[in-house]
Amino acid sequence: MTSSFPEGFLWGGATAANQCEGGYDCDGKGLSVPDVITGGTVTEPRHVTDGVLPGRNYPSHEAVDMYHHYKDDLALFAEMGFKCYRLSINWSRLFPEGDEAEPNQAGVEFYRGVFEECKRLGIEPLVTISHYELPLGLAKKYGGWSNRKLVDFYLTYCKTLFTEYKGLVRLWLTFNEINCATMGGFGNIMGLGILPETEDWPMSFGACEWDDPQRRYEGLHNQFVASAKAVRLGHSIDPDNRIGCMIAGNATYPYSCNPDDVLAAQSDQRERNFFCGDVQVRGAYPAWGESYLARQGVTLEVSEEDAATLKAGTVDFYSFSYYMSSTASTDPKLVEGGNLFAGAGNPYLEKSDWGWAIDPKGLRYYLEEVYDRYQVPLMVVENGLGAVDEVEADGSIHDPYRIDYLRKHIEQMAIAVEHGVDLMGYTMWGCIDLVSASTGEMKKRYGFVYVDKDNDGNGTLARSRKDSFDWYKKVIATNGADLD
Ligand code: BGP
Repeated sequence: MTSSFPEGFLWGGATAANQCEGGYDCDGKGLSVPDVITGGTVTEPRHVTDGVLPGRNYPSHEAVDMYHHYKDDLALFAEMGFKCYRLSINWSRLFPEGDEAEPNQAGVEFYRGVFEECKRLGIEPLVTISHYELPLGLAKKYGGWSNRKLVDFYLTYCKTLFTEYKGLVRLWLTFNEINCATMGGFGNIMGLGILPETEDWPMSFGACEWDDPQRRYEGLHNQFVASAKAVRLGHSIDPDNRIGCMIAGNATYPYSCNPDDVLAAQSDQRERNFFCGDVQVRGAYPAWGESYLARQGVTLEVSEEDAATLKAGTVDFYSFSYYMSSTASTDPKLVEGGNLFAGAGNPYLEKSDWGWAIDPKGLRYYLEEVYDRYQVPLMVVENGLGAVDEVEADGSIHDPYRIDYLRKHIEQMAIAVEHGVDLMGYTMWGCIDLVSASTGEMKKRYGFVYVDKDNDGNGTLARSRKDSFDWYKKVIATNGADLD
């Protein structure tokens, strides 16, 4: 058995602070936007509320309490042989309101403990600086990323990270799924911290009535500028830092060979290229950007100074999440939902219990398309199957569906590598069960490690190994050669 993956390939798993840490008010932490978002289900949306309201269920408050279990959890990741662990920092643990000049030292020390433990275990951390986690103070007082002042607050936060964790962290991502700002509901709230002026609002993924596209795209522009400045800052503080962008990736196929469907698919892919690749890898808005924005009623004045900033702050690598593919059609009757992407159904593909089309070959397609276009190292930083797991009477958890999903995706990744794609690593999403971002559920499980907790918050929080745990351990030990 020979491996297609290069030596030093970064095998591992990924999480985000608001979905796993809990400890939402511990040791001086302030509230963040997810702390005021309730749990939902696949049919009942999550709600964003004006502060923490009594009697409501906010899953981020305890999540799976990694705040107090991180040493045990990292030990389990090390047992699987993780080379890399992608995690995010909860900004409001370091800057409780977001606009302080100095950080909360207890928050700084918490993450230092996490990174020192990673180092002891030989696991390289990959840190997402902002993963759907704006301090609520910045949303309330400043209107989130629509306010240019956020760039400076973000840089103060980044400077703290790059300085405090120099020597412990080398790999960084500036923003999680920066392209989610294209979506009215979720994009405003989770992506940009632009909140509705109501006490209680059901969070949609698509259009929402109070959405202002002009404000939303100005917010996204501020994130691009912040990201570019952070890249330069990170390099100046430690030349060893490698700083990447992160996008919600997705392969889009035309629903048919009708030229209208082909153009719809092209437009979808162009929109995706716009965000990570064109602005963050090439350092400039694409030629067609202006007409794209104009169609949404948006005019962006990019100053010469900002254009120079984008050019000077291009990223070192391109990373993305990949869960599914979608199909583009101009026929509105065919459109159905799915993660961040709506599209027409694909009769050739099966779907997960949450309606996401399972398409391993789409991962190869996406890797090869993106690499052809940008020629920078790529990394798959999220991929996985959200499924319902059953615990047997003896405590074992058999999850062949998860093994099957991951195996098929890794097989396709291997082919992409054989075809010349420069792939740095693979961090499977939700390596330990955690709260779902879209629905706020625990029931939608991704992990190799099971956590005893249900949607209503009941459970002991005890951890146990699923069958996929041993399978992934073998995958890593053979550098992806043995996938059986
Ligand atoms: C991505 C997010 C993650 C994660 C994942 C799975 O969009 O970056 O935070 O949650 O999707 O989605 P979900 O949790 O909704 O199943």
